[in-house]
Amino acid sequence: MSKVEILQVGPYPEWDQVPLDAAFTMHRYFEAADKAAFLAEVGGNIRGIATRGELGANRAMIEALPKLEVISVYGVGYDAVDLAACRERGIRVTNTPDVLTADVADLGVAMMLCLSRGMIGAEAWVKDGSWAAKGLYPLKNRVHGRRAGVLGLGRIGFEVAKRLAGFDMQISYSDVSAKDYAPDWTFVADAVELARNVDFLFVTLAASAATRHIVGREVIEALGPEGMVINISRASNIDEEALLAALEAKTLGSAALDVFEGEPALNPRFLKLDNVLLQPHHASGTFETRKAMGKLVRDNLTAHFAGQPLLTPVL
Ligand code: 8YV
Repeated sequence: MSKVEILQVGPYPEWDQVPLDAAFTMHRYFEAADKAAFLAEVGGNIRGIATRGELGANRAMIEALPKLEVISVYGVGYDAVDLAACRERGIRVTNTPDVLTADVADLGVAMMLCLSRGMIGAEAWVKDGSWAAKGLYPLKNRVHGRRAGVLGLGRIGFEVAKRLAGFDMQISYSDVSAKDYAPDWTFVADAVELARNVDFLFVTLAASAATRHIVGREVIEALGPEGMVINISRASNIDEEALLAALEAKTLGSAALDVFEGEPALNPRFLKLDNVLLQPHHASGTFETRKAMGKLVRDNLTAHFAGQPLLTPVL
């Protein structure tokens, strides 16, 4: 009996690729030189898509697959999947929530600490001989006891806030409504008001058309020259032009970023800044989490084609 044919949009580690190849016929879209020709050649038999959060599946890809039944996303963010196109045809969509929440929150807090205390520069100070030649490393900024805001108190935002509480920080958050699971933290409905009253602003909300550029010029100005923005969500949640202008003019203190428009080809203006910490979309990048994500991708596909309930459905 022939195996179910799957369109694989991006690469997976070997520990995922081997079982996927054993269970399905995997067509590696990302390796095709002529992607349109590739879809025309294999698209007629494809019943599932295995993709990555940042790659998704756009309408053109979905419409090139007349037998498509399910899209399995390796990641919690499914904003790059055209959900409207999926709804029109009853195509199921799954993602990989929960298994990555703690690692993403860990890295967000680590980014805040690393940038606020100048750890990247401090290591250079040791390695380039400055410590011996110039003496003490310049003083940096305290984190504990200061004010933190979390924009989006979903799973990841909640775990970030939990960690910040361990630093005795004053925690407030903005979301569509106050959360009964966050009685100890202050709800602020308006993102500008939130930014005006914190030192560190974490952007943790799920990206969608409704959240695009929610961190715009007004929020950035409100955060101000002593403020730091930390983005572990999607680049689309921040107006990157406004962010760059504020960082260059020093009207925003600093930014710790794990995601970028056009990644991995980020705007070269970021590379000239001395008030940023840049990470390669790596917040979920641990062995344990990525193995759990990959297993969920496989298990959702297997469940669907066995007629079983999906483990982590989005649609
Ligand atoms: C993943 C992410 O690493 O979960 C998401 O949505 O963006 C990251 O955690 C990425 O999707 C893997 O390619």
